[in-house]
Amino acid sequence: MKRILRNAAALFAAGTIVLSALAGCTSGSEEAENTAQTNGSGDDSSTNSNNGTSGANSASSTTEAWSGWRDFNDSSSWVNITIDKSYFSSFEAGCKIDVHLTKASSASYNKLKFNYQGSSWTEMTGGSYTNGTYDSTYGGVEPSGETPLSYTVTASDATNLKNYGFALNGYGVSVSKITLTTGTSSSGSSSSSSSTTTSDVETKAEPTSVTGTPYANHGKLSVSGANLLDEKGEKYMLYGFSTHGLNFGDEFSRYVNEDAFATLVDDFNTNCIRLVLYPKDYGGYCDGGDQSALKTIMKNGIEYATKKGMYVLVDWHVHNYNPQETQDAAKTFLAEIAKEYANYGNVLYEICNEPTNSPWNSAIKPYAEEVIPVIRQYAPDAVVIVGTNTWSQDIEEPLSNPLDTATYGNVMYTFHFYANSHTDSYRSRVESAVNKGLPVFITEFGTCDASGNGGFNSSESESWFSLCEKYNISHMNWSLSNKGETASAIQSSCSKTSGWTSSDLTESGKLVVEHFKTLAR
Ligand code: IDC
Repeated sequence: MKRILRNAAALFAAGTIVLSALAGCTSGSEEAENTAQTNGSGDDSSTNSNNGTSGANSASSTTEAWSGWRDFNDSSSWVNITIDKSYFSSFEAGCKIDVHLTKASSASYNKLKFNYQGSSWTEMTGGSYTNGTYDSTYGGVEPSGETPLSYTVTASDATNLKNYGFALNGYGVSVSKITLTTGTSSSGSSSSSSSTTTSDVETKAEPTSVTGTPYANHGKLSVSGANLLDEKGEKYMLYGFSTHGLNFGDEFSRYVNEDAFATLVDDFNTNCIRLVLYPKDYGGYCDGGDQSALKTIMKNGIEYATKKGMYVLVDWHVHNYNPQETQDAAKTFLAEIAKEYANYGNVLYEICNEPTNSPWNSAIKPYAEEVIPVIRQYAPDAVVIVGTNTWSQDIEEPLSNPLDTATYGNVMYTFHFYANSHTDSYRSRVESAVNKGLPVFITEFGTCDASGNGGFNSSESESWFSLCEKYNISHMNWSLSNKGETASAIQSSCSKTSGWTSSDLTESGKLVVEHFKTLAR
C-alpha cells in the first residue's frame, strides 16, 4: 500500500514537472515559494544571482558524493540516501548520477528511485538509465545487476537537483557509492558554477607578513586550556567586526575591500575580521546562491585581511538549525578554503555559527567530528571554533563531553551575547565555563536586543567588555553594515565602504570602536 501511494505521488509530481516545463518555467513556482518561505522574516533586498548564466562545460569531472554501505534488503522498509544540493551546483542536462550497487538475490524485488528532494521527494523520470530498466507502471528502476546504475539527467532534473538536492530510495539493493559526473556535454547553457571538488584548487604559498601588523607581531595562534595563545605562548585576544551575511547581496559584501580592512586595522585598532556566509538563508551557499561568486567574496576577504596582517574568521553561518543539515556542503566548502589557504597562519575556521535544537552530544559534536578532519587534512594547526546549542548559548554542554583535544587540537567553543537580552546570568555561565577550563570565543556580540534591532544598551555592553578583558575572551561585533538596524555599526545614511569617521558610525558603532581602541592589538 505504502508503495502504491509513493508511486501515485511520484506520478502526480512527474506530471507537475511536465506542466511547468511546458509553461517555460521549470520548477519556477516551487523556487519562488521556497524563496518566500526562507525570506519570510527578513526584509533584505538580496541581489544574489543564481547559477543561471551560460557557460561551456567540456572538461568532465567526477565527484564522489556518498560512500558507505547502505543495505536496502530489509523487507520491512525502503532505505534512503540523500545528497545535499551543493553537490549539484554545476549540474546541467547530460550530467550523470552513478549508483554503485549489488542486487540482493533474496529480495522479492529490486528497485531504486532517483528523486530530487523538495518538500516531498519527486522521482525524476525524464532522463535515461544505463544498467537499469524504468518501471513505467509502478515507478522506480530495476537494476540489471551491472554496476554502476546510471541516470543521465534532463535540464529540469538539473535545475531541481540544484535547488533541492538528491534523494535515493530503494528496496532489495545494497549501495556502496554514489558519484556525480559533470561536464559531459560540450555546450552547457544553464550552469556556470565551479566544481565543489578540491582537486582543482591550488594551495597558495605562505604570504609575506607586513611588519607591525597584528599577525606579524603574534603569528600563528594555538589553544591551551581556556586560553588562546600567540606564537610566543602569551595569552592573546582577537577582536573586531563581523560582516553581515556576505550572501545577502552587494550592499553587504561591498565592505569586503582592501580600504575597509585598512580602516579596521589602522583607525579602529582591530586585529580580526569575521567573514559571514550563511548556508541556508537568503540565497546562501546551499540556498541557490552563486557558490562560485560567494567563494570569491570569501577568498577576497581572506586576501585583504592577510595583506593588512589581520586574523580572519571563516564563518559557516549555520543559523537556527541542526548543522548536520548542511554538513556535506560545509565539508566541501571548508575543505576548499583550507586547502587553498593551508599556508596562511592567520585563518581561523568557525564551522557552525548558531546551531539550534541541536544537542551537543547527538548533533553538534558528531558534526564537528566530521568537519574538523576535513580542515585538518590541509590546515593541521588552524584554530577551529565550534558553535554550541541554542544560538551558541549552551556553553556548558561541551564541558562534560568536549572534543578530544589530542585528535582535534586547537578547538574553541562559541558563545554569543546581545547585551540587552543577555545579562548577568549569561556572564556567570561564561565565567564559570572559562574557569572550568573551556576555551570560549565570542564570535558574535551585539550591543542591543538579540533580534539585532532595538534595545541599545551601553552599560550591559561595558560589563561584557570587562568580562572579555578579564579573561582574554575574543569577541567580534555584529555587524559591519549600514542596514537600518541597531546592531549595525555604520549609519544607514552613510554609503562609504571604507574610511569611516565617528560621524559615520551609529551609537553602537561608536561604543564598539571606542572599546576596541583601548585594547592591545
Ligand atoms: C540577523 C541580522 C538581520 C537578518 C537576520 C537574518 O542582523 O539583519 O535579517 O540575521 O536571520 C544572531 C545571528 C545573526 C543575526 C543576529 C541578530 O548569528 O545572523 O543577524 N543574531 O538577530 N544571533 C543572535 C543575534
